[in-house]
Formats: sequence, C-alpha cells, structure tokens
Amino acid sequence: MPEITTRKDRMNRKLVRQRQQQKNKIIFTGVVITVLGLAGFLLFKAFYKPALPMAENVIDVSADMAGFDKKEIRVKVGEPVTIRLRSLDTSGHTDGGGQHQWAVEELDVDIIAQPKGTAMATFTPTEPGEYTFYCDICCGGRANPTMNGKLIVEG
Ligand SMILES: [Cu+2]
Repeated sequence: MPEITTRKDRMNRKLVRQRQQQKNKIIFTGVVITVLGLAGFLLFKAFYKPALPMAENVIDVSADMAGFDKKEIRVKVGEPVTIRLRSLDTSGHTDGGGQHQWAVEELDVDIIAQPKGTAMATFTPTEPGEYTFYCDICCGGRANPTMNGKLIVEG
C-alpha cells in the first residue's frame, strides 16, 4: 500500500517541520529577551548614579554674600560627617557668580555649591583641633572674616 506510506511520510515531514518552526520560535524569543535584557542592563548602568555616601551626621551649611550661616561647627574625631553646603545666591551675582565654597585645607575638603545649588562631602577627621573653613570664591575670598569659620574637632 504505497499510497498510505506516502501520506504517513508527508504527515511525518509536516510534523518535523512544525517542530523545527517551534524550536526556531523559542530560539528567536530567547535571543530577543537576551538582547533586550542586555540593553536594559547597559542603559541602567549608564544612567544609574548611586547616591553619594552620606554620614549619619549631616551638617547643613548655607552661604550667601553675607557669609556662612554657621561660624562654628563641632565634630568628633573618628566620626564621619557630611557637610552639605547650599548656596543661597543666584548666578546673577557678579562676585563669584553665585557660587560658594566650604573648604578646609588641612583635611583636604573642598565643596563648591553652584548658584542656588547644594553640594556635599563626607569625611572623617582623625586629629582633634581647630581648623578654618572658608570660601575663597566671593567677597574677597578667605581673608574676608564673613567668609570663614571654625571647624572644631573634639577628641
Ligand atoms: Cu562665598
């Protein structure tokens, strides 16, 4: 019965073809998912910025043309501290362009806040003592008594 065998053969071939198409579909889906996943991962890596490390002790300091809102800041030896500096001035200020700084030379800390902006730095003082913080951008710079203050590190 050659005819029946042929029909069976054809059906078998059809089945094999369908299975192959199904396999191709699964492979294609896998490739698409892998590519999308990789693209997503790369995009995430490119745009995700981890939050700046902040200490438990955050001290907010504001500065404008009149000076710092804090003339004295007390911290402890060995305890991390975050200084968050805010400039209250706009970019319209001719002197310094609205930028302010909070710097302590001996501790290698240098924060610059953009006009109406905030910037911060975290550090851990290791030596007790009295340090001078200053802004050297505006108002005659660090020599101006309104643009500096004392950072007191207590042992
Ligand atoms: Cu300043």
